[in-house]
Amino acid sequence: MTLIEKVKNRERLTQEEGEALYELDLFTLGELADEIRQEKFGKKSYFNINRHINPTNVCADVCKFCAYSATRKNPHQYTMSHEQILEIATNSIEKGAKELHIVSAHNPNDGVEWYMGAFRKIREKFPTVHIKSMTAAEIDFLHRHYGLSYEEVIDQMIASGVDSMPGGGAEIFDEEVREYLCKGKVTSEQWLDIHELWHNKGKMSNATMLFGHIETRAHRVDHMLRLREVQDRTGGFNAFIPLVYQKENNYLKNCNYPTGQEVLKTYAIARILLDNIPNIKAYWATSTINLALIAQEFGANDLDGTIEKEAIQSAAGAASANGMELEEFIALIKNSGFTPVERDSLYNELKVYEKN
Ligand code: V47
Repeated sequence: MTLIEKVKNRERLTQEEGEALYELDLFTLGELADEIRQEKFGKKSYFNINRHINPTNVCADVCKFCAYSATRKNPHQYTMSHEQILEIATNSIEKGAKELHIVSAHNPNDGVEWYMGAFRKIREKFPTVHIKSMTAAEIDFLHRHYGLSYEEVIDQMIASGVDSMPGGGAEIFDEEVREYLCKGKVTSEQWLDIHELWHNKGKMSNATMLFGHIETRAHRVDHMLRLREVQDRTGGFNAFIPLVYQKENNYLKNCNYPTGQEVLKTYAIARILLDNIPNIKAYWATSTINLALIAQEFGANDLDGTIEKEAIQSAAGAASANGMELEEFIALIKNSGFTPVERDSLYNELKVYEKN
């Protein structure tokens, strides 16, 4: 049976077959991925009204690709107080945000309580807003720095009001590349274990992959297959998010920056290989909105959200610092031939924007 026939029969692919998908021409690959996408979601494209909050850029770890944390290249340190975080949350929720996506650097100065207290303050004031926070990298940092077990950190997160975990910190699972990119940070095995532990508490999370730097296609396929294996056991990943590497203001140079074609192939391959992760998210902050809209025809069914403010990718050159207006977002999706669907953080449909 040929590779194309295997995909059409919805058979599981191996590492070698995943790598071989990259050798197909873009349109054949796109058609294969689009068929699966349409089978599951038709022409619906999901988004949510969310607010990204990045409460501190003070970081005990050093990742070569990061332009966000305070370093010699970015000497402007900041750490928000709980009151500042609550004020931002309040403003955004009053304007319609239903999800707060809170990601911090690994701040060694203010204790576990600085993290957890912020969640409790938000939860007390807003009982229903969805708090998506604490990457596995942050959980591992609290474990290393304060001697708590992963389970203790997770239990504190749940008690403080965190609903789901974002997919950050995964980078690339291949140990050799990871060692070069972000030595000392959460290992691949630990990242996967932390998500599994979280899923076993009945909670959902996302998974990212940072690509377009020094990794190979084989590393990307390996990354996806490690996620597929955990997902077989837990079913706890909502979405897979390939993050396109942004190259400004950081220490990672001499990269294989991907072409648009390579980015689209990666979305399509994610759709084909990850037969057990329902949503493939084209995070427009890293892919650009134009490519994210095209990615809808290459397997992606989710475009993240309106974001409002964003500090991590925009520090490295992305045009996402001020998010996107809701009306514009909806119009762009409609004009690209898809049906915008506002979802909640767990992918329940809230509003379908039919054609006018
Ligand atoms: O883990 C850091 C990445 C991630 C750069 O779960 C960079 O719904 C590109 O995880 N170029 C944090 N990326 C953001 C993240 C995320 C984003 C959107 C949605 C979700 C979700 C999660 O940002 C980090 C890291 O991989 N990152 N520097 C850079 N130069």
